Amino acid sequence: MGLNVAQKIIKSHLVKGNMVPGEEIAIKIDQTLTQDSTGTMAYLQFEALGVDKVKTKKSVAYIDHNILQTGPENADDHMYIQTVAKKHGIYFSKPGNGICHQVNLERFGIPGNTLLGSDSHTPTAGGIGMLAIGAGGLDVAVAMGGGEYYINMPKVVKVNLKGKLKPWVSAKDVILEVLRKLTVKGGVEKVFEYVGEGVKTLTVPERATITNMGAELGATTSIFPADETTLEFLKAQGREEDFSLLVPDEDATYDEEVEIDLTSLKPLAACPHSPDNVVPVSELKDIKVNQVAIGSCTNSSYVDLLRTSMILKGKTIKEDVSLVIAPGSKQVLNMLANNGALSDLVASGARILECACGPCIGMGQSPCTDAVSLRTFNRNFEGRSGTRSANVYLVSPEVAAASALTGHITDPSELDGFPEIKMPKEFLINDNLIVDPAEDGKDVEVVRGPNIKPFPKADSLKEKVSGKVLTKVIDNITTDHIMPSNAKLLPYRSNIPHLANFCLTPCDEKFPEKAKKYNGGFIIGGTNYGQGSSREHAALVPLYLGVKAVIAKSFARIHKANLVNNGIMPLEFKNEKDYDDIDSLDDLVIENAVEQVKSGIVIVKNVTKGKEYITTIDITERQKDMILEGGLLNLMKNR
Ligand code: MIC
Ligand code: SF4
Repeated sequence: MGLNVAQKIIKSHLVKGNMVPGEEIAIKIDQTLTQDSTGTMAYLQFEALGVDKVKTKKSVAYIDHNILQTGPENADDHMYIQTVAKKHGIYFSKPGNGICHQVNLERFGIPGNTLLGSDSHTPTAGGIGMLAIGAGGLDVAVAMGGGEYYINMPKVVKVNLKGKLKPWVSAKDVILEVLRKLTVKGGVEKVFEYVGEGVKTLTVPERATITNMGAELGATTSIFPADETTLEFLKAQGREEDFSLLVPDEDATYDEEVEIDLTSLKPLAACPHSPDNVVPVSELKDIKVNQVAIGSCTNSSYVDLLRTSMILKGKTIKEDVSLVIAPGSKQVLNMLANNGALSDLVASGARILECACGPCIGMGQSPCTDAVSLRTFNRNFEGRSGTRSANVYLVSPEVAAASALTGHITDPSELDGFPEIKMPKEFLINDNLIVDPAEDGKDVEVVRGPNIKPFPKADSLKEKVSGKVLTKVIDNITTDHIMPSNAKLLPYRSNIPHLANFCLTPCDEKFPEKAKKYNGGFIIGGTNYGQGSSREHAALVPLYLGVKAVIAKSFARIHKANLVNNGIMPLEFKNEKDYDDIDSLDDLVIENAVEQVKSGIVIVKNVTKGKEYITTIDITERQKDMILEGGLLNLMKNR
């Protein structure tokens, strides 16, 4: 039987298991990436493994998130990452070089290879036919040490693209349409593979926009074939030798199928506060806009920003709009500078930001109170912009630029003169902000600033686990709720005790106080608990606060793995109605915890209510051992 693209890559990297959807498999990882806000912790964990030199084909450490230096903390962490990278065989992408996913696409990604990244948008590299997966820092550390990566064999969904996008409709609208259809939990344990005649009409950066925001479906990853278009892109990046053809077999089969007719798509927007809350832009017209932000790993390519500049050229943005633009990489910024497009952007009134994540992760540019902010980013969770009362709409660069000019949400297809752009035959190549690792790292001294505190370690599972319900939260709680990230907190990503004071505060201000007072306990969650980022801090900080289990209706993939890696039980209600029965501060007990975890069924007693709930712990045997022994690091040490 023929194979699809995802299955071909999995098959050629399979180390353990059978490729049966839902069964655990282990795959070999060719490349890894980290960024600075998850990287510090990932490298501390890598050091704890005691491996001298990374065993991957290529590992790169990027600095792109914590680029505001309002004190020494971020700069200290950068120094740590730079030196630890040099010592252990890891390439280092300096601040200013760009957003990890954009730079990886341009300079390192290889069709047919596997990539594991400590960032949930790692699937961006699926745009050039890589099997690229986001994971917690510890999983990435293990992969750098040569360990395999474990996932449940995903179902492969065929996304059949028909037709061709009309002018003013963009790749962003394709993925917004997929999100509208399937929702933020529609992709769990699935790979979305894009096929059909529409594929060849999309450039590599457009494909990467689609695979990038596939993360918002909760998917394992998304992927495009590697074809003529991929070859042209790699040639233009001076990397022709990295190309190999990778297309599905004629008789390839898929587990599910979705069809998207590109021709019939319209400009779309995801409304506050969820990426799947999608409507046509035309239904939003006349909403007054305060801020427009263009950039992020979703929409900051050369073509995205060149088109933006052509829309803005010779015009001035509306008086009461603030327009900020963050190019995705130094390559993009340099090319815009060389051809004059940067000058057009500046002349129109745009404020040019560093090549980095910036406002996407609340690192500056928080909008005003009650603002409407139009962003070309991928997440619009409440408060993520740094302004709790702001309403963030996710749109394409075309919608963003048109709206910056009019001052209200504008459907660009009402405009004339769509700027057609051809992909460059040659990109500007200058890798002078990539630092090579040392040949022999023995003499490289790793520099650790005072902000770096040890990370918490779990204990082995006790026979009796008891504690209070510390908080009860609703459906679709994101890791941004569990461990908020913004300009004030990001400098403390290597300081878990400090972060602990802010854990879950967007949902329950008293959570840290209660966790400390009662010496830890339980969290009760709804469906899709922990969606969003890969940040391991959303598990490490609860671990530090003594959280023993999260009992939820269901979990997001990466967060569930992070909980298990850190020895916290992810329990799922067998009967979702039991959720309604539990209140904050109820006393819960799990007797014979070790036996129960082994069996996969865990009875939770509610002492306060005199009731019992059946929960499941739906994890593999290997993961059960992690829970029993107190997390992945303990397990590795003990064996
Ligand atoms: C995000 O977009 O939420 C982040 C910030 O890039 C995170 C990683 C982090 O929290 O450091 C992600 O997507 O994994
Ligand atoms: Fe950076 Fe935003 Fe992309 Fe996360 S989603 S990697 S914060 S640009």
